[in-house]
Amino acid sequence: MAKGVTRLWPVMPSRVQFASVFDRRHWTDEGSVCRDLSRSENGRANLVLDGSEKWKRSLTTEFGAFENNHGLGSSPTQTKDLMIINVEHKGPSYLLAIAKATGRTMWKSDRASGSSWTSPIVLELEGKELIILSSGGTIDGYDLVDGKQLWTVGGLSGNSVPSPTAVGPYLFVGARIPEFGSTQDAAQSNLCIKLDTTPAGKHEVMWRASKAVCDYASPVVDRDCAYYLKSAGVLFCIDSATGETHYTERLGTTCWATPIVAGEKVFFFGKDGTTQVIKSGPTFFKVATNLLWDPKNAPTPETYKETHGGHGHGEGVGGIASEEKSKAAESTEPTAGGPPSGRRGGGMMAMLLKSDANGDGVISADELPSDLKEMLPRVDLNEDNAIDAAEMKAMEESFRKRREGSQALARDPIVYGVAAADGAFIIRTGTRLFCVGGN
Ligand SMILES: [Ca+2]
Ligand SMILES: [Ca+2]
Repeated sequence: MAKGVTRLWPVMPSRVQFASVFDRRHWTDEGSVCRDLSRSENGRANLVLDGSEKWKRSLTTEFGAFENNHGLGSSPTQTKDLMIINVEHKGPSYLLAIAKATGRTMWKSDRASGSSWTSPIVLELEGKELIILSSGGTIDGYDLVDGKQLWTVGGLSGNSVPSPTAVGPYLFVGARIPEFGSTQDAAQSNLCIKLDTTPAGKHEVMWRASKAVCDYASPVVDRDCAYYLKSAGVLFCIDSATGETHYTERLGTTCWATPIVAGEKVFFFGKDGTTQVIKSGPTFFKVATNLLWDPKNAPTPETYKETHGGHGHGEGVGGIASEEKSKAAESTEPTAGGPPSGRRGGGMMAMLLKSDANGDGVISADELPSDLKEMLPRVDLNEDNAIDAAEMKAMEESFRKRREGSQALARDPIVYGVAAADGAFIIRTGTRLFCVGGN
């Protein structure tokens, strides 16, 4: 912990998962703190600031079980009156607006099924509030009043983990490198578009990145600099107007949480509890490195249970472990990300082999299950529009490489999400909330 930074309070929320604790906006006026209970009690709670419960709902009881490998990772966002949640998974998916005061559904908008962990954002444009969602290959705009989808921008890939960041009408979109994709291809989906909300509006692509890609953290923007953080802590600072690279630096800290811009500094919250602080601007300058805990004595959760390749998060998760494991054997995630899983790949290979309808050992494009079609160009090495035995072998090898070391990488404590309010950062790991304030 750096000089001048005090740890105000650590608390122990139970059963939290990937979602960030709460949105950065509005949380003090209503005192809303939203806990993700998707894995255990299968719902969401809205808490007031003294910790008492205002209302509680079980979305899985109401709308069906949540089906993906890592649980609900999307953070809720909020307006003055509404809490907006994106529940996008392999089952029936939806974007939901809930009245913060009462817990009642105000609207529910269906979404295409897919594995996604991105969070919706609220944007005010020309006096109208919109919900923007970047996920599953598209960027979609919704009317905040009734949840009606207003427009969509397609042609993206790898955009199911990072969320977009808006500055006025400019939307900075982040995407990861898709399975079997290249950095160069992924950079095409890391872009800036200018939104045009007129009925016949065209959303103009201002630039596409040449090299910058995201990983789990979403892009952030401060004046003429946009910050894209790739895996292994490689930071791209790019010109927010032109997309040209100001600099690329290795931060040396892997971040799963989205950085925060504050006071002309950018704070990068490493998953290992190391926070790197840089001066915001076109030239790299590191201001400080802060430690949330002693790296030699990391605060292992007392109730920690390792369930599946890491991600054991305190009490309440153990009971679903066996169910999750059996589901995992059928896993078929072609491009979506999420933190590394030890089980990825095996299920997809089995599904591929099963889809060989004419039994010739080659999966032709028309035999390929629809949710795997998107990845065909990336695995079809000889470009004959089919996947043969050698190409399947290459896929298997790629999965094997990804699995290496993933268990250790997914072990709590991990810094998953951060919010800023009242001069303090609220940082959450799998089982704890830390409040860090300057004084
Ligand atoms: Ca075949
Ligand atoms: Ca082929």
